[in-house]
Amino acid sequence: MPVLKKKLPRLETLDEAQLTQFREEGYLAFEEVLTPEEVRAARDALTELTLGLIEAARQGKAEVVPSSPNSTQNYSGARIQKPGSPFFVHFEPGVDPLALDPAEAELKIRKLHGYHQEHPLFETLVQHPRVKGVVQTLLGEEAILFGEMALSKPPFIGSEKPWHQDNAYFVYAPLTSVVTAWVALDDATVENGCMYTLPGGHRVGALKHVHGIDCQIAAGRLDLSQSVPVELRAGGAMFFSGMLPHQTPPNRGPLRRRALQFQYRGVHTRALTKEEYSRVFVEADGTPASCAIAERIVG
Ligand SMILES: O=C(O)CCC(=O)C(=O)O
Repeated sequence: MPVLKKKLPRLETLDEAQLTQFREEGYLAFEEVLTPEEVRAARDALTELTLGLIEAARQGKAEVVPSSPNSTQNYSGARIQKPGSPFFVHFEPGVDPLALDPAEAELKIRKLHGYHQEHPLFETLVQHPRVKGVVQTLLGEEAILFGEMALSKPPFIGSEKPWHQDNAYFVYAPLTSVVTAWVALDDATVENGCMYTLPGGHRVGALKHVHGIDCQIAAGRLDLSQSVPVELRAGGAMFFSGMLPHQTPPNRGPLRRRALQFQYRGVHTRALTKEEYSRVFVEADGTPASCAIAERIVG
């Protein structure tokens, strides 16, 4: 087991100092947000959902969308889609899920998307007081879940997620009323691809995004000398503003790194059209910055 260098505060209730830290730095991280039992159950549930979808694909009951070289690198892998549902499992580039033993294919997933209604445990976790409750305290209002993923970085091949602001992918205003909860299901370390942030970077405003290996912040926009790794033990969580620049590096080690990611918006937010949003999520000089209008910079 990796040795994590820093003991993070345990989550009790948020105090004024923590709220101030969130406002100033754009994120908070805590150990022991989920219990070891909840972590084990969540890992098992992700495996069960993935194997179920692989089996459905083998029986012709779920669609396999093959790898696409036309997508940006992070989206070029195959996916298995549950028909009539937002639920899909996305594999690392180059993995043919049906050519592998299901257990081996399960180890090579990159992402589950739209899964919370597929398993009672996740229906509970998205409402969890130590997850949604914290988000509501940070937002200062009722939170609405509008998206969820589970991110996996397989040993040695887990892909990088480049620097981005989550709001670049969304359309909700005000921009400050979007918060992501990211919950580690394995120890997340520098070696296996923990989160990195730029403390205070959320206050800079929107930064131009381009399509590189993913939808990512354009080169030269960030002072990466200020970036901070946020290592977490399994069960720890990070809560961050939709404006906070963050990234995760590739998994360079032998240990898998899985995480749940739930995205919430304040009840008073409004969904804008893409055109409206391209006038709201803009750099200081008015340059539209969202993924919807991002130009492609890598073949
Ligand atoms: O868990 C990861 O590797 C990155 C998650 C993330 O930042 C995202 O998908 O927006």
